[in-house]
Amino acid sequence: MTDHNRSLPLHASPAVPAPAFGLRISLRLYAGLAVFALAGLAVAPAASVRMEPEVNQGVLAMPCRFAAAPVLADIPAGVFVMGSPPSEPEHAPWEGPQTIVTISYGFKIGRFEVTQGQWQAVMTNNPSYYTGNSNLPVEQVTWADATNYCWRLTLRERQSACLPEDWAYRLPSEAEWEYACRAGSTNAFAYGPALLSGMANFDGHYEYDSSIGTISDPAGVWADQTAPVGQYAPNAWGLYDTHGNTWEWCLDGWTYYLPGGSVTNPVSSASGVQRVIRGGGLYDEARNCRCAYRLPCSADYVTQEVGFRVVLAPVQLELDTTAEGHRL
Ligand SMILES: [Ca+2]
Repeated sequence: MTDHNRSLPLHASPAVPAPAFGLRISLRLYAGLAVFALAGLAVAPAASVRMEPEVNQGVLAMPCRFAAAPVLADIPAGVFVMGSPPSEPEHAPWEGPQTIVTISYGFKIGRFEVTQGQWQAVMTNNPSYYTGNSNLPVEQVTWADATNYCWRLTLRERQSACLPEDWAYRLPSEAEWEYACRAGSTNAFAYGPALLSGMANFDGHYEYDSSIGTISDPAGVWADQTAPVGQYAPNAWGLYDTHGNTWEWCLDGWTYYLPGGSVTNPVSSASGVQRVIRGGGLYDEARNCRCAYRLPCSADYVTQEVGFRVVLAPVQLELDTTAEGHRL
């Protein structure tokens, strides 16, 4: 029933970066996150990074919501290990090195991928390939489209005094996304070490278990279309479809490796058009739906495999980056 192209660039291995000798090249502000630009080698943000104003750990009194706004889950501040170890079957080099990430603020994140109904209520169109149910995830949206949705939703709730000026919707950083996806899990999936047919919307012919790797299952289910959001079990923090259904845009520019070491509130401002997508999608094998798996995707690429979920987070106003010698 579909005419989609199974050879989408999404499934190509990321190009290995050219050798680089620079360390950090910039540290600037973006939506309240310490932004590190990488030139091959990564350095953690300075320990002296300071944020103003104080973040209130995600407690946000919202007197009202826009009726079609995404349902949100509260995510606490915390520390987690981002990425996967080389010992994890199907580990790709760009899933590492494992990095200790501190998220110093509480935030809110969509419990579901943004649906077509939610998109239409804000953007007045529906660009999706798979249609017929307003609870299907919106897809065929570029990174800029998704970002525009977040900003329009922010304005909509601010104008009706539902949202204070110091909070805004935006795409999740890659670190926020994995933190929320794992929901405390150190396994390959939020559910544990395995993703089997029927547990998520992916190509169930290719299951995965950490004790084995990829498992061929000719009887596995492959829907070959998006599913209405929330059809499968949530993770421990109440998020649905982080594994499969649509890939999800993240805020970050693509870097081949994770920063390594210990970092706080990281987001990559790597230049270029490639942005990070996470979670795997409806055409993917289970291995590509692991918590740690990540791919680059051109920001202007339009495909039925990629949607997004929103974050609602404090707009932190200043980061003290003097230790880095840069203030941009
Ligand atoms: Ca997803």
